[in-house]
Amino acid sequence: MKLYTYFRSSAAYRVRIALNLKGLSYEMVPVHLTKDGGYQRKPEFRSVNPQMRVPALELSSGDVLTQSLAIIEYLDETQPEPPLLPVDALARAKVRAIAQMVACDIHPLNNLIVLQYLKRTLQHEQAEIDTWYHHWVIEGFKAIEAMIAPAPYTCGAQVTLADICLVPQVANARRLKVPLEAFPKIVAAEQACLKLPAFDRARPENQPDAE
Ligand SMILES: N[C@@H](CCC(=O)N[C@@H](CS)C(=O)NCC(=O)O)C(=O)O
Repeated sequence: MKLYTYFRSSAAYRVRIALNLKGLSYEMVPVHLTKDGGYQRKPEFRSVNPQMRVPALELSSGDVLTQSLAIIEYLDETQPEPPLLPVDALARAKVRAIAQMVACDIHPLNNLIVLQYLKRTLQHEQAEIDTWYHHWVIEGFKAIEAMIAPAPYTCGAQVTLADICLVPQVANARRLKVPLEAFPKIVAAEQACLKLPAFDRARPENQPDAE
């Protein structure tokens, strides 16, 4: 399999974690999102993913999967061990809720393309853009902090899709200097996950394209 990835992409980080947890081997194809106007916009990558975003996972069949949550659910369905979602329907809904709070509510507002639009098209100052970024992460984290009781992972004793989404979002928040003192439960879950080799190997700083 080939994973189109960028070391700083938190959506690609999610898929790297899932692939590592499943013990699957994959070739990484780095797509630099900022150099030369962004390699995600070049025709070579547009033909892989017309949405011009990473991650994209090319299977050995040649099929290309996009959207991190769809990719991770595909991996979980085709390679069931270890499961990334609980068996119990109620627990599964709770895991999906945390995952979607990150992937559907926090991340889209802070994505590179959104921040670039605020800067280049709407001509906001960098300080305003930083305020925007911090605001939406803090709003999202406040809600997640109130909903979790790490033991030691976000939703209990097993690593789940919730951890796979939360850890990369925390990494992003750290990089953009969001204060995390108000989120001890989120940080505890993150720290528990980062002790696992599957998470550690997926960290941005441990990628071959890291700068
Ligand atoms: N919902 C998508 C988000 C993918 C996404 O937006 N990826 C970002 C990097 S984290 C990207 O490729 N951005 C390209 C750009 O901003 O031009 C997913 O979960 O895969």
